[in-house]
Amino acid sequence: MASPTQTDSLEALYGTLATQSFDAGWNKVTPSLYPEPKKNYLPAHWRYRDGRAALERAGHLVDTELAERRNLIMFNPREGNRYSTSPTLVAAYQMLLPGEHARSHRHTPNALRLIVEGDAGSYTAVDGKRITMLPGDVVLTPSWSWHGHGNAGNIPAYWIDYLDVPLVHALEPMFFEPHPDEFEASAVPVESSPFRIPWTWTEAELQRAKAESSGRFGREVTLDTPSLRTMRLHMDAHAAGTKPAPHRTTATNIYSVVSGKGNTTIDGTTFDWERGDVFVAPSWRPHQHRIEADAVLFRVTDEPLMEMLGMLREEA
Ligand code: GTQ
Ligand code: FE2
Repeated sequence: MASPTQTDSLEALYGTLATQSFDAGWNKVTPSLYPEPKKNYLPAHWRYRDGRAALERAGHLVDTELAERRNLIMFNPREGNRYSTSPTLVAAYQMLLPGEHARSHRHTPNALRLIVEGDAGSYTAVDGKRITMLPGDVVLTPSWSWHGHGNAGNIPAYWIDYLDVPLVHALEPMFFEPHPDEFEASAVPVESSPFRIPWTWTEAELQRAKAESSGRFGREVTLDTPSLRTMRLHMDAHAAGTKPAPHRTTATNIYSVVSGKGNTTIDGTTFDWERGDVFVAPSWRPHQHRIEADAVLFRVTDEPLMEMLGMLREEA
């Protein structure tokens, strides 16, 4: 062992380190490594009734000609956070009135949406193709694809956005570009698209599906989304009166209620939910549903990301 000089001291050493962007790893009050996840993100729930009412008010107050998007961010109520829903993902409600547009742009974050209300006049233009958005449809706008929204229908369109913006913020490769034509007016309507999973398809698949073997997800359909590298999407049909097996995973699970009624206990907190609601079970938060009326839950996860890292763990 090196012998300290007569005049040196730990205090003096720490003084030097502080000016050199070094910190003594041996002296950390809070360890950087610990045996189990700290679980900073909280279980949380957002009511569609509240989000819808707020967006209706915003419809009179916020002009989509000025705002990039008329959206309501569902931020996780953890200390100091006003944006992300989980460490990797953010969810938001968005609304367009009949006759309105949300101009086209592209960004490195991946995005998708689940349609809650609207008629066949509402659409997303993705890379020059117009995709119809009907309730229950899922519309993908993968990283760097051009996308804008329009409502040429007769009723307001409401949907839920999911983006991996918090991941991109953490890693920093954020790029954003407005579309040169603003509204991509030349976009042509298409019947089918790899970026649209119509509810008619999902519903038929769910009817065919058998109960998934873990007992957690009811009759489950995993959506075919090879264009999304960070997220995996599932539709889970649960029968009234059932109590699916509890679930704990290192992945984020954002649940959105396509139909039905029930409640979910997430790490000790119980949330009553109904159609259009969103709730989040962040990493390593055990959670269990109780299904009151036949329900379909849309489950957005960051499983591919956790798998790629070799860190997807699920409780056996
Ligand atoms: O629809 O393009 O909620 O770019 C947040 C950012 C929606 C969108 C959001 C976005 C969008
Ligand atoms: Fe966008």
